[in-house]
Amino acid sequence: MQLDQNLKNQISSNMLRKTFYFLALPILAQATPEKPNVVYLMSDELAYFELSHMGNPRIKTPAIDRFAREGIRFTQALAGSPVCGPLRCNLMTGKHAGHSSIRANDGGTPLRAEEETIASLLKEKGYATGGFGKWGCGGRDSTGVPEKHGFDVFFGYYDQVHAHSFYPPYLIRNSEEIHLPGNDGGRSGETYAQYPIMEEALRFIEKNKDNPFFCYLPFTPPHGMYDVPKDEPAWKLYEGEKWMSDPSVSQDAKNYAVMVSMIDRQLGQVLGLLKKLKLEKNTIVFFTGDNGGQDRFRTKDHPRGYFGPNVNPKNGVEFRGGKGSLYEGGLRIPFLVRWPGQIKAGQTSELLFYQPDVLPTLTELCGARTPKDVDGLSILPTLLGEKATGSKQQSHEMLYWEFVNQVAVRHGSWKAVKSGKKGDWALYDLNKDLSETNDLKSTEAIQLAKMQAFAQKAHEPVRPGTYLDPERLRHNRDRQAKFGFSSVSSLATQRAFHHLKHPDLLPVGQMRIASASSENVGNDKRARYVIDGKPETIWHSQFSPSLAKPPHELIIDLKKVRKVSGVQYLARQDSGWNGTFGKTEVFLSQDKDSFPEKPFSTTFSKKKKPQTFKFAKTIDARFVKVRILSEVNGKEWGSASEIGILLSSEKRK
Ligand SMILES: [Ca+2]
Ligand SMILES: [Ca+2]
Repeated sequence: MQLDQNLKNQISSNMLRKTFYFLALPILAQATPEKPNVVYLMSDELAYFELSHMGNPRIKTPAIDRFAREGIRFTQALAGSPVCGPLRCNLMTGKHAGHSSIRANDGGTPLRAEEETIASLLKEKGYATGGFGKWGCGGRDSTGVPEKHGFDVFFGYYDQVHAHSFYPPYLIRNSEEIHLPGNDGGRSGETYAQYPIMEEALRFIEKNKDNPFFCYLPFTPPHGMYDVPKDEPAWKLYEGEKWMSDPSVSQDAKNYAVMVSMIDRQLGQVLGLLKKLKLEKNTIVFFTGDNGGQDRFRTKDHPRGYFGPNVNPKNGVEFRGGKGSLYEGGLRIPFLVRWPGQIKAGQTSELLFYQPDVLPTLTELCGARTPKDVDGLSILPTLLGEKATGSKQQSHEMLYWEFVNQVAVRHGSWKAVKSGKKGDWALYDLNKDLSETNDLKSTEAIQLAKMQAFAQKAHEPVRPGTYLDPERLRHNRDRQAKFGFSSVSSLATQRAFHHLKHPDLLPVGQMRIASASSENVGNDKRARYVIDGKPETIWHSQFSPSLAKPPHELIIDLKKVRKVSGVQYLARQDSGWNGTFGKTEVFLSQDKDSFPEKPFSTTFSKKKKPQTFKFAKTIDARFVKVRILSEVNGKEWGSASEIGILLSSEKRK
């Protein structure tokens, strides 16, 4: 099957596949449909060993188990990144983490305007395209919204923080708010968001039964908060289970199991609808997790989490790490594909691949264009068989990951990991050491060097998209919606925020930022935002592409010498606490290059309200250096909504 390379390039891979198909198998009963429907269900956080057919002793997944028997199960399917936002970008764009536009997991970092996605490429071939669930590739009024990246409709959550609540006051459809009756954010309400999301997904399939469609289902459950209605039918599976009535098992853990079983039930609903509409043979269905498992609900008896997401229940072998790490625990995901008549039932494949490979697989399958700059490789020959596709399964020379200050490379069974804490590289042979405990870097230096060289080439500086509304009013409102509003009728975001408040505050506009030790440009958390008078804008020390470590410093120029008596600090006003100042020093000077050795010191608390720090005495100064030594939760970041300068009250009079 040798074809001239030029000719190969000229013929689309789909045509090529069909040519070989007819040459090789002229009398196969079922031809591969020209434009099959694609359903891609990705359950947020659902881990490799949290399924019954993988031996999990507690969680029940009858529909997923049957699905696995009827299709192909992959043992080495890996996430493109170990957390939600970045991996959704890897999946949608076919780019690995060294080339992708979203590498921070802040919830709202957007795709760039010109980026192509699975949806936009299938759209070119006449597919109806719908997404239902959690987008995570750009908040409202950014360049990353799904309706500008090929989706006819996207219904659910755009920002990941919004998605933390299953009872938000509203969901988003194509950037517009859809009110959910009886909800005010948090952990209870009248409308459980996953239900309308599911209903709209089913309606989309039904409405498009006569056209080819791509139905993307990035479902939020079982991601926290761990809430599920009391009358969810999946509870029935656990009637009579001892651990369910054991008061020492947390309610969240019980809810988690039911949330997984709810997703199982909903997979069953999707398959039932496809059967009813006679679309089974014309529809390929994927069922996957998103990132590796997190060791949730840990107890003394269950040190790797109550459900053991990263422990093989059959032999006790563990994946090291979990969600957020580049060890196998952060990357291994369930990955099942079913297509009656096209994918042979009951297969298990050890093919090594990751989420960037999904785009070229689907474009090849659907006869769509594959952009030249994707990092992924089609896995279609493995799914349908090399005979049916007429092409050999290609494999990656190496696979690449990066996340915050970790880097990893895979080369066959070799795995090189540069871990965050020490920053050293380690080398493991996963064939012999699946748990990544035996570092071979000293005996396999040449192998490691090859992989390090690959890593160096694979990394490009990140270029995220932008927000068209620099104030991000609607985006911030969505993040706030996790907690709800007393009224959803107006843009109420601002009222939920605290402001700096003190009679001695130097007015905004009479100072500027002289310098900052770092700022996180990728998600627009600039230093200048600490003196803009707007509580919704935040400065954050740099965490992507690399982590800036404390102490963090901001120097504020008061434009002339003034009598300074203190500072006021306003912590970030969104849902998080990341970077909230703990131990803090303030230095005062008339010369920005020379500060006194002795600062005024204080420790701020974990409060959303403004906090005032009055100095022991008033100082004549033009430059105020704020030095952040620690964060309230002991992490390495610094962040602030606002920093105010207090002048002497005598001076003011
Ligand atoms: Ca996730
Ligand atoms: Ca601000």
